[in-house]
Amino acid sequence: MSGQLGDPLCVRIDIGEPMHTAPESDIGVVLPPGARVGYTPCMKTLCSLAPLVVLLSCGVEPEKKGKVDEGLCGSVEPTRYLIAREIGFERETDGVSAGFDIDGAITATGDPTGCGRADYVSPDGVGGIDNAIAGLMPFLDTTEAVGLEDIIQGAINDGRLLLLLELEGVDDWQQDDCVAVRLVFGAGMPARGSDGRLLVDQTMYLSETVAMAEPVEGRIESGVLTAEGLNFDLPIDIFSAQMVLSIGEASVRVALDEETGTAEGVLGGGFPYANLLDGLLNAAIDSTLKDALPVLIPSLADLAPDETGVCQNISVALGLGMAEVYVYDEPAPEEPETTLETTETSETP
Ligand SMILES: [Ca+2]
Repeated sequence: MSGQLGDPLCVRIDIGEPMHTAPESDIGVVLPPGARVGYTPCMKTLCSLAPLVVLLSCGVEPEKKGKVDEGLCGSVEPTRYLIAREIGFERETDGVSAGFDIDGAITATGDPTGCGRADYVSPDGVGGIDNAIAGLMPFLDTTEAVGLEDIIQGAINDGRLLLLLELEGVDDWQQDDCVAVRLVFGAGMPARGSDGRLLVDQTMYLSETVAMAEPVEGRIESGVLTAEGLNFDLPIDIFSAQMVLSIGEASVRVALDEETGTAEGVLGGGFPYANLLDGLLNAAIDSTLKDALPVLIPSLADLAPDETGVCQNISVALGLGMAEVYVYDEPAPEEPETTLETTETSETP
């Protein structure tokens, strides 16, 4: 035992059915009688049932951003960061798409699951892949001279969309049965190379303004990181409209090339389509598409059926080109706008 109540150590106490528990000696903290310390591996179908998590014995601010004080997997160090320097929407070709089976069902057209929207098959031949937004991409791709990915790339390069994977307790990138994974946002202007892309191995700040979700338990097998149950808000600024997509139950799969410090990955999840529809209807897109979207987007929805069986969420799969980076311990010296909810105003008189 090395600690006591009041030490600057945040401990999660699960009231419910933690799937893993650790004896108190593992974490060096005095616990109330009967309390169990552990974590809650967040699997797709279990997340809504996740045990109530409370914070106890926090000598430091419990809402500290960018790091947690106790590792989900027993140790925080070493913590590694991968930043998404390219984000693209996975397309569908002949029923094949990268992505994840978000709802745990393999759905054919008209089936009772997935609101009857047919799932895709992954390039590896895995069925049930949910990426309904791929059905929207042909329309968005043809509506504007500037492609959607180019707009997102601009936001990344300008430091307005800095999405990082925070990986705690990475003992071995080839094989590690427990890595704490969460999505965090960067802040400040990132360093870029001559090709305009964010540089590998740079050191950057984490955002103090974007709320961070709890980490989930992931794992690394044969150099590929996987994790499920991620929740985060993705701010998007396209066609002069701003919207925030609340992506939930997301899964991620990333393969890191340790030689180059770069990684390729896929992130899949679902989000309520209402924000996307509202945003696009306020965007500078052509009127024919605007007329079609209120029918098209709800017809693509394939997740989260309401009590009448109508799906409210739409699945998405994002391709990620990533780079390993480091982060400063301290907050950014001058916190810039990291959300896109406000637009900059000119200060010229
Ligand atoms: Ca599915």
